[in-house]
Amino acid sequence: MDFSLTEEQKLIQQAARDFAQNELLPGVIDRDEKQEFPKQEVQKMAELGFLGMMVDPKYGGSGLDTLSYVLVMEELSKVDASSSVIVSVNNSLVCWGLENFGTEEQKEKYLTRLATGEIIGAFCLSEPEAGSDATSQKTTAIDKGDHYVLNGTKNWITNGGTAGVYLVIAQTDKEKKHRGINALIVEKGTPGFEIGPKENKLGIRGSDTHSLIFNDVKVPKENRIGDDGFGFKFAMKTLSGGRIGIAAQALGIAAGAYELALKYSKERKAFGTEISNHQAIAFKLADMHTSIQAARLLVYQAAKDKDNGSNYDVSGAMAKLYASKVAMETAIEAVQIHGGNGFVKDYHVERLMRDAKITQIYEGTSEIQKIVISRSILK
Ligand code: COS
Repeated sequence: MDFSLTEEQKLIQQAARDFAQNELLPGVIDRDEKQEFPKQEVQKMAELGFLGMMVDPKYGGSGLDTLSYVLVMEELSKVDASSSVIVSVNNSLVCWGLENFGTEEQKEKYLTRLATGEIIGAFCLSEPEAGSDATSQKTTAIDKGDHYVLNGTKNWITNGGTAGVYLVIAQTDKEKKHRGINALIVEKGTPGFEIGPKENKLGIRGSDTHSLIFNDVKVPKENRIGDDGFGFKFAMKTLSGGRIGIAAQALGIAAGAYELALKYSKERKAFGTEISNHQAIAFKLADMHTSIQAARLLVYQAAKDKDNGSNYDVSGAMAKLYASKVAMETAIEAVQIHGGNGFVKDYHVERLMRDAKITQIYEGTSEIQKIVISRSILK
């Protein structure tokens, strides 16, 4: 296993690091507090090519590999996980799904605009009663010949209010269970499509999370992705890659919290010396550093698997399971090392701790990742 980075990958990593420090950091506390979407920052990320990183340049993308994408996700997430989730959803769920399974017409019409960041996309699978149990779709897409009629509600949709294009998973034929599910491209503003209220969240508060309501929404047949009944497979395949993005986000949150804690421990004095000189703190730093490096290797492995054309369902699940656990544990310890200051917003670690939690939940909970991993061991 060789994870040494190419010169190009190092440059991309540095560009993301500079962008995060110079552009994301200054307003991150304020956006978190006000639940403000990073509109200008997203525009700048689009200019840097971060919104269509793996998309073929002929559709306006940067044509990069998954490892480069993971490096960018890590650097952005060290500072602002609300911004990085926008990047992750747009890249690995929406753009990747369309590029790999969309028709040429769909790619020309939607992918180019998504990859260049002219619009952003949303991926709509979860429902009030179908999160982990994703085959239990209550949203229906009834076949009316040349179009579908969409009815139902989707929940916790990232980019829910700001997206221009929504990939919506819905049941067409209940008898066929998961083989009767379709994925449809729905444009914002289509009659009958309403955006519900914004969620007031524990973490990633700068990201824009909504429920979506579909009331007799007419969607042309040419907006279906893949063959009739491909929708569930589409969602699973797309989420397998999405999980690598979220694993990288978790890695970034952990690394960001660790870097802050390390710096603080060398500055803050207690009992006559910097707290890093106390073994209680030094050992915490040792544990954090070790588990972050282990998480990084799992994330890189999953990215490499995807780039090499190997199966990444399990390596992605392992990366997400482990990196999200490390994110949570590291962020809690970073708050502890900061003591009273850790509980105060100005020091950033309390936000990273709140942001870490969602990485154990979205794009498949940790329990779902364990289902994927254990099935692969036991089959
Ligand atoms: N790639 C391609 N196809 C896949 C797949 C994958 N990674 N995982 C499952 N499938 C296919 C299976 O092959 C099966 O199709 P066939 O019957 O045609 O062979 C179909 O999907 C159903 O699979 P399975 O029987 O394993 O379904 P389960 O109901 O047991 O669920 C899990 C499987 C739990 C893995 C799935 O429901 C899941 O990932 N749930 C979580 C969804 C999620 O991430 N929600 C968060 C929403 S996004 S924020």
